[in-house]
Amino acid sequence: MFSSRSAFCQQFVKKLELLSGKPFADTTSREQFLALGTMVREQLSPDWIATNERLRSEQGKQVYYFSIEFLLGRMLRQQLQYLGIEEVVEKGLLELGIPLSDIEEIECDAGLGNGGLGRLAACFLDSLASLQYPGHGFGIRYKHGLFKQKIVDGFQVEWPDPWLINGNVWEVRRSDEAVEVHFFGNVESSEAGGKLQFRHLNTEKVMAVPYDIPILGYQNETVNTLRLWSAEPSPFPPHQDIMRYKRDTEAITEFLYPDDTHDPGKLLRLKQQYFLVSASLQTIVRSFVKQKGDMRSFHERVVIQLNDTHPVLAIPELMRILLDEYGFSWEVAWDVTTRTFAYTNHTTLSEALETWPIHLFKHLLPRMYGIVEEIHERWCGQLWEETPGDWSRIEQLSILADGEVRMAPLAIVGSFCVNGVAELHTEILKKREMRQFHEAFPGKFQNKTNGIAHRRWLMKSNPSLTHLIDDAIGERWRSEPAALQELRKLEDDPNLLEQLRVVKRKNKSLLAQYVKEQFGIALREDAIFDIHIKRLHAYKRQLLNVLHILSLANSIREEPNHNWTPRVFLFGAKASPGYTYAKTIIKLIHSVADSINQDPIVRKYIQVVFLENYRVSLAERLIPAADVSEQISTASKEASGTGNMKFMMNGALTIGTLDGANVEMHNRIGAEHMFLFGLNAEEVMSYQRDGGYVAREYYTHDPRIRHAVDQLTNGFLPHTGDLFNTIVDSLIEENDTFFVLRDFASYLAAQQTVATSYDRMSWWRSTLVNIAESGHFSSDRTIREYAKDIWNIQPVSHEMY
Ligand code: 26V
Repeated sequence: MFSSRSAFCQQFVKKLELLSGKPFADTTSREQFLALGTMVREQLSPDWIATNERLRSEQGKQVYYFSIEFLLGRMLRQQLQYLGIEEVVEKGLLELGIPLSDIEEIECDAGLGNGGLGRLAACFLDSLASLQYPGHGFGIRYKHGLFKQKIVDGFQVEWPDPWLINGNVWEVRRSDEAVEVHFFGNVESSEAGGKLQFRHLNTEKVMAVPYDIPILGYQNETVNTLRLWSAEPSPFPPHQDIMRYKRDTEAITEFLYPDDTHDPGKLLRLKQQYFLVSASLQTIVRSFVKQKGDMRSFHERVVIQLNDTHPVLAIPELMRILLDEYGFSWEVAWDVTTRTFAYTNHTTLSEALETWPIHLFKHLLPRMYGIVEEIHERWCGQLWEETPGDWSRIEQLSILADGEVRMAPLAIVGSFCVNGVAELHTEILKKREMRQFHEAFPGKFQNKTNGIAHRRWLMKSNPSLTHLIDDAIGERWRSEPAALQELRKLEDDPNLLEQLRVVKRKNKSLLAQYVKEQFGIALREDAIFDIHIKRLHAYKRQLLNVLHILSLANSIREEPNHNWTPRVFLFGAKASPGYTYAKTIIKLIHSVADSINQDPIVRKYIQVVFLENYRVSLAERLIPAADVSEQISTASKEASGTGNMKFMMNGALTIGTLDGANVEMHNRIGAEHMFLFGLNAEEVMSYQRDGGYVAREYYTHDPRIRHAVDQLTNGFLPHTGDLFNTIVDSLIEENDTFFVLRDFASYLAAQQTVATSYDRMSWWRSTLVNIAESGHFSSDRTIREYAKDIWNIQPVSHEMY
């Protein structure tokens, strides 16, 4: 480590001048970032080497997390903290006249994910390393991450995200470990010694080149690895049309797909999936065999967690390796394979369940198709023996159906464990969405409630609160987040509650300063900061929030002299480029914001702001400043949510439905410390089963609803014409699939309670209770549960070395 501030300064200036070829005084922030990043990498390298050595020599079981998304965000400050050099670096830089925060701003967010699923993968890597588990990630090095969002005239416009344009200091290209991945071609079978053998011929070969990113544990000398694959043309390209081959190859890792692109011709997405799993399995099998492992006991030393169905081709791919390369019998290969994989489900929404047209699948991956077909046939045979003649059961459980390959059934049949991501979600899987599977494999289903990396989402993003907690209960919670519960002893300490208030006020002020600088908008800092940030989806009900705002504005106009609690409503959300409804909601939020900002009476009390380009680094600024956390999905629809946990940990109070992990938050803190409203999951599901909900009746009978809904189309919102007709139609003509109007009155009442409770002593007590109970939602807890109940792996201890 740097022995002193001056030692750091000296080394930094030297490194900076060496790398930039300029005198210190002439260097730019970018050059400074690069120099500091390079120093950090050099600093962690010995631990990286040592961690890998340890894993090699111990030959214990390892877990590999396969995910098509890793939403890492920025890494500089986190690396400094984890290495324990933040203070020396920050102060040293300041002596040189450089604020660390300026350098931090240079780093691009690694936006290799859409939302919750990708961010969860990043939090899991953090916890794996911090708890010293032997666990590594495998993913794709997209040249462009999730699109950048610009707002033009209230509409979303997408721009590419060329995050690698200035290089990436954190990655190491490992050309020597490149592997080949094969597409297209044909499969030939031949018989030898009474055994069928398959050969995949005339394929198109693509090089998969790994880029390794070090994943640090928190001040524990552990450095795990995230391996991201990049597609490059093979040095021995096919003879025909080399230009086309090069283009097609590079296209594989060019872009991250924004979720829910309903493009039937999305061959590229399937290519990405196979590219990831084929390359990753080659690395794993290679290193296993190099360590003299016998492939028959592969599953004793390797466990692979499949993050959703996107990497599920790993199941037939491991079968292929064992059958075609190792000559295993089907039975032995299947035994090894199904003991290797575990699968996490992240949604019950049927639109999101992956299927591939057989003709496309077979063309791109002929050998995979042959294997999937055999898995399917054997599985159906087994079902037929269990319940002969029960065609409807077979139809429901089948892997191939209606000309498609169904990935979730393949995942369930081919793995030893299936988990949901919150208690309610897992129950819904077992009782409804996957009932038949649960009956076929009792014991295969487990719950693993999601969690968040408290080191990033509290220690890094909210330093003021972190120090306050340290002062109140010591630092043990940093490594044992459950110890945050010790705060509960201080529930009635008025001094601490006052300090919580001060900290929140300070964070709001910092956010206000940022919003002013970036967007030129002055936020009213004495108002309630009510924040709704997440992907834009109908089921997440940003529309419900907007209708409440319209209605509140109407009430203010009716009673302008009432003592209204001032509020700032902040939104951040990206809509998938092809999701018209979601894009219309973004425009609606802007139109409502304009109408309010132009109204001299209403704008005295409320402010509506849409912050463009929501992403990890913006979330880190918003969440510490939140008073109110909007978690208002239609009950039963949000598998877990993880933003809900981040807000809770930062002392925001939740206004929410009993959905996803909100249910478990409620179980821990009780109804008096959050603002619950709306139908519960049972009620929603029984309406869906039995009918009986008529949205129009709510529109007709509740004048507040009618007033607000009418304002979408009656000219109240300036210059919007019939833009919002589709939204009104979704509510009235299409009978409001997500129960917005059904929950409206209840939401309004909850919002009124928010306003009247704000800033009382009891508010800050609730804040304290939320923080105190949030330790359970650290991903450390989640990862320990996976390690014990699914992976059967132990932490690697350093003591022996
Ligand atoms: C995809 C699609 C595509 C079609 C349109 C509707 C739709 C809705 C959702 C999705 C995302 C599916 C996977 C996903 O990201 N799930 C999220 O996973 C998080 C981590 O487990 C969890 O907290 C969120 O509740 C869940 O939505």
